[in-house]
Amino acid sequence: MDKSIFEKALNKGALCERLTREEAYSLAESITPDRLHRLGNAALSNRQKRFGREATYVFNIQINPSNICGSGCTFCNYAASKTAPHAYVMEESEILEKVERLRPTEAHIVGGLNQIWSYRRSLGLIASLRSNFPDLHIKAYTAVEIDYFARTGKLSESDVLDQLKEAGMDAMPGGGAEIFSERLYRLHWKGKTSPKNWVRIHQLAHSKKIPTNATMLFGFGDTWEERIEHMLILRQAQDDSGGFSCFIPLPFQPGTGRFIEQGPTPLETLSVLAISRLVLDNIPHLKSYWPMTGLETGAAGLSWGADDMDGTISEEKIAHLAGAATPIGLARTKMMETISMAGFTPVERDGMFGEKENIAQGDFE
Ligand code: V47
Ligand code: SF4
Repeated sequence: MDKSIFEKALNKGALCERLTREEAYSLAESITPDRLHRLGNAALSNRQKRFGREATYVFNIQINPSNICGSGCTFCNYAASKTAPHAYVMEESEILEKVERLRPTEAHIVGGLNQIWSYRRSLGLIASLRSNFPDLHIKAYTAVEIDYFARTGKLSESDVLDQLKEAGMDAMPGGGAEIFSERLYRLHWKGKTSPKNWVRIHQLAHSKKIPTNATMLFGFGDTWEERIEHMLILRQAQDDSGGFSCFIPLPFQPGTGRFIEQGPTPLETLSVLAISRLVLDNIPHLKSYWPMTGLETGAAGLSWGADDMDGTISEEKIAHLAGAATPIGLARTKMMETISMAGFTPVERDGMFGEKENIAQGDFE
């Protein structure tokens, strides 16, 4: 590889300038220890230009109404068949009670694809959360769920998005993207939304002024080329529709008895964060998702390009059913301490990455 392309990519990336396709690819070619440090330094300069020494988090909870799902994604340990011992279904009253008790700023709602939590019921949940908690930021349902709601509810995706927005949904999370590779799609998640449809549904949401996030699952047999391609597809989609708020790389959690025994190493996770920061010049935020990266690697990620740590979560299920060793939730005080220990200033934010005003007292246990 031409050494000067890598140098140019680092220099431009550190200044938050757009990289060419060739420059983007050069970042991931032969990551030697020396290159790794230089990559980290460029990503740190980039994030400091954007956010200084601040790092944000939100006082949030995750709500997963049910894990019953027949999609059969090979990497998922969260899904259960109806009769599996770990299958569960939450009731609306339980969900409302949890929000009432914890009073989070944000509720992140996703679940399995099933007819117990049908489209109508899922829509009703948003409406009752909105009427009971007018200030709650509701980040709900992935593109995979929107696709499923439309097919099973016999509506267009456009109508589903309009109805959810009307009921009170504020934003969509970034799950279900996996990695934009037809090769891996056919191997691992062909029972649900394809990469092309995932992008299309997000762009449809953007056209309705619904902001969304984007994820990338990595470390389950994907190549660096596939990762860079994923980022470039997202960068183009963002140029076209402009509604992505945040990018979240998700390191694979291998669970037990799976096709790959080990997830990505901490250094690999940090390089993915750094390269994402340099390539995705047009997506404002980069999240270090601590339940999957590990808490310390997640905090170190703030020096490798990330500016946000997601949130307190309260009870994370998807990573933990796949064997994640992190706590299932964090107290607000622990989150602030973690960010400070990593050398950054913790800033509590609202659901849309703005600084939170009037922070209520209280904390998770
Ligand atoms: O869509 C499933 C992934 C996603 C595993 O938008 C796995 O703010 C790793 O999307 N190892 C759900 N990943 C999580 C998600 C998310 C998380 C935090 C914040 C946001 C946001 C979104 O988790 C799924 C799937 O891609 N996943 N199994 C696994 N074994
Ligand atoms: Fe179902 Fe989502 Fe798990 Fe796939 S990743 S099996 S769609 S819960």
